[in-house]
Amino acid sequence: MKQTSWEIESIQSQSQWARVFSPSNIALAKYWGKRDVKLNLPTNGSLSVTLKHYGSFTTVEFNAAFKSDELVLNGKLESPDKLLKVKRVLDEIRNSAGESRFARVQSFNNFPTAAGLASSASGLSAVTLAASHALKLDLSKKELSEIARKGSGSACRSLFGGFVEWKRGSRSDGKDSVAEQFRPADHWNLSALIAVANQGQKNEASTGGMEHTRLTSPYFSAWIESAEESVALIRSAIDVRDFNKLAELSESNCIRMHASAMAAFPAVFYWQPATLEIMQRVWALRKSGVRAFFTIDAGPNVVVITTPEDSPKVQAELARVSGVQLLKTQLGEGARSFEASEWEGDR
Ligand code: 2P0
Repeated sequence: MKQTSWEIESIQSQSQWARVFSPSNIALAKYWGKRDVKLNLPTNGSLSVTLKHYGSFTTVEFNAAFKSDELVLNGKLESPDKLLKVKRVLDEIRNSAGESRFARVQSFNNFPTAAGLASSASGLSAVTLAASHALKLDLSKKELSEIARKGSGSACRSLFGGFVEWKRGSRSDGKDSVAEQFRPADHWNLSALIAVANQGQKNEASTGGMEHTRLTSPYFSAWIESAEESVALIRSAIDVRDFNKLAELSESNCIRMHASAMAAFPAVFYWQPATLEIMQRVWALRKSGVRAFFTIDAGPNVVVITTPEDSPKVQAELARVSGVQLLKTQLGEGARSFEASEWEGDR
């Protein structure tokens, strides 16, 4: 049957959509362990920096014509089992808006899959913001952060730019476990080099890796015991822009997190030979007076934080590591409405 123009109009009017960009973030004090798995409540607070150029461009559309929620990631329709985290966010937003329509989420990450950047952080924060904009909800950043956290813990930090703290909180409903910016990006002009040690190895994902560590690692309690103090010290080093102190504290936090994972049974071990080679080169650089330190998430890749002045020296040194690809960026703003003109240029 031929559709009239009136019918087409009526379908379009059942659609509400919004498009956003949300950046990846890199933790300098890590989130590793949940006190509540369902709500993604962490066993400890964490601190991160928000990356300027890398993240997720995400459109969320609610439409009465949709028969189920759908996720199209980098152009590929994902199977329903990949939708779990996205659905948690969509359900929260739908509940807040009294909405019953299904949604289609289309998301594109502008970093290589192998970069090991937390795509769940940028992706789930982007879904949170886009879905709330699509339904014209007037939520505070704190409320958005709480919803994003339920999708994926680290996503609660990507709503904010610059230097961000996600508090552990103590409430069982998680209302006090949200992120906030404690210093803007221009507080300290730092550069980040992402060293992709892409050796084609598939590792245990973060969600499973951290829970397995909590359940089986005899070092997990030691990790938790020192984690909150580590957050406070790293925050102070950032406040006063003490690079060497931040370097030593962040590296220590990272190595402690990995040590707790390595001691799980069976081991959760993310490093590859290139990971260790980069760590050693960064230590040698620092010994020679270059400002640089590393941090490593749940994979073999290394993020090196440096200054714009010292970045060329660090790049030259890391380029000597065989098989490593380098991505360069700075610190930037948190999730926001997408405007194409912003993405020209200054990498
Ligand atoms: C972090 N990571 O603080 C730590 C360091 C990985 C290593 O947050 O289960 O993907 O979805 O809450 O957020 C990655 O964990 O885990 C992560 P879920 P998520 O960045």
